[in-house]
Amino acid sequence: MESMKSQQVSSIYLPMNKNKNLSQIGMLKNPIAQSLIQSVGRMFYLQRCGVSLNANLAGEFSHPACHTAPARVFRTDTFLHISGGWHDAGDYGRYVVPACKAVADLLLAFRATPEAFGDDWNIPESGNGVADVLDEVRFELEWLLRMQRDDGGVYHKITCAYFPDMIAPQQETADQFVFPVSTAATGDFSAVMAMAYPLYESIDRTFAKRCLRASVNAYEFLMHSKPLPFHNPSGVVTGEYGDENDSDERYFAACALYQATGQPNYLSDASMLYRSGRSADFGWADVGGYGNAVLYFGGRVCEDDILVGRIRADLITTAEHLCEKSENSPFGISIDEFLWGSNMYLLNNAMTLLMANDAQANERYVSAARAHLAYILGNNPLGVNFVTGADETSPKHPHHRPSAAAGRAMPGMLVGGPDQYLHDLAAKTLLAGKPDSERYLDSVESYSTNEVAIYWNSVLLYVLSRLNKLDS
Ligand code: G3I
Ligand code: 9MR
Ligand code: ZN
Repeated sequence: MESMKSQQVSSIYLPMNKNKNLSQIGMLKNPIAQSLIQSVGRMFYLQRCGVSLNANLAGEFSHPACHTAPARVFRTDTFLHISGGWHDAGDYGRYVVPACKAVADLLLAFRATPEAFGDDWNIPESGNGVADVLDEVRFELEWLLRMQRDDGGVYHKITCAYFPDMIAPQQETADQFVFPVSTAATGDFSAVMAMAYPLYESIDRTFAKRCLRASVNAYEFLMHSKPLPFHNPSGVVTGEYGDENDSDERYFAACALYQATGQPNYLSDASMLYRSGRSADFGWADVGGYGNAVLYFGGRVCEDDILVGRIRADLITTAEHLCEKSENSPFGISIDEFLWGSNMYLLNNAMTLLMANDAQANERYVSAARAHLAYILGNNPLGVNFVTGADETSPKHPHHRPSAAAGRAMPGMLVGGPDQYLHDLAAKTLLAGKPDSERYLDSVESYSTNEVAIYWNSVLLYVLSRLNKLDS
């Protein structure tokens, strides 16, 4: 059930010889490509927190409900029940900022290519008549709603103070804390709740309206709040996801609320924030690109022609630049710095290329995006397919607690990939002499190169589903 006819996956996507034209393959109709999409999508189900995963669906990754104890609001005597959501990564933290990147990727993917997403992912909601990607995202949205305070502010994260050993989810029983509201979390939250509204309206109107109200409430909080960046308090070492600049999160929220409601105040806020210098990225910290995408590709025609023109021009300029890099790279990629999570940065660029192709069809952009995906699936200096379970070259020892506890890599997970800065001891010890692009280790010790994350899988799913359609 977990396997994806692995042996053949790479032969489908990879240019085994460089001239093989992936566009001729017809991926949408190809059951192997479909099973890769399903496997990468099921990772979200297998990361679910606060509920039990049954053996018939989750196999060796089944577990009883985890992280169900009430969590203390940090340095207070208040306890909250905040269950649900996906475990972020190889750890069991639940962090709003990266969660929103994951949700945004998945909703954009569904909006762009609904036909790539079936109701047959083999998750508890399969067969209910709703695309499983939307069922899965709803699971996360319901957790996010629990992370909002009555005044609209959104808590930054809920985690323990420390990372646990390589134990199964239900075995992490140390105290959990709810950490202070940040404006990055609140802006991202407002944005993805507004993105959700039109997509869930026809599925469950009451839920969709709840999302919209929560979005507006978060936006009101932002309007009255100075920037509240998050920093780990002393004694807390779980993921920080810190961000000193919240103007791009405010921009993303304004764009999404304009799309959801058509109200002119959100558009004028968006125009103003755009001019005051946004970044057009798709990272967990830099979300300006999502604001642009929502405004440009949303169902509502944006009434600010100047803003739309600028977004479009920026997208095309960026795509041309990425193509030049890709065409000059032996592996067809557009990054020249390998940061922690390099595979995400690379796929974010592929997403930009695919959006540029939507704005102005250009086979050059699609070819470059395809080369990026081929790199991820094995056409890289190490010859590694960076998705677990995909083929015999896939990582076997990801830094992922459920996998380590089960003694087998959970399938369908994208690992971080090379990190030139050698951020963990294993990498420092074993990779120092290697070129930047080879600073990757298939070892459970190497959390900076071989961990996984929901917001890396989500952008992979975006790229897979978009190319799947373009290539069929
Ligand atoms: O932005 C700077 C850049 O200006 C500088 O040139 C470069 C080189 O020094 O560093 C860049 O900052 C990096 C930052 O990510 C933004 O890309 C840091 O070096 C790098 O350490 C940092 O890595 C993050 C890592 O957490 C450590 O904080 C990853 O992006 C992030 O994905 C990762 O997330 C972790 C969570 O904390 C915990 N859960 C698992 C998850 C995945 O590993
Ligand atoms: O396991 C942790 C991983 O999920 C995080 O992404 C990473 C960076 O914050 O940290 C890992 O935990 C390591 C800790 O930072 C240092 N001691 C070893 C831990 C790995 O077991
Ligand atoms: Zn859990």
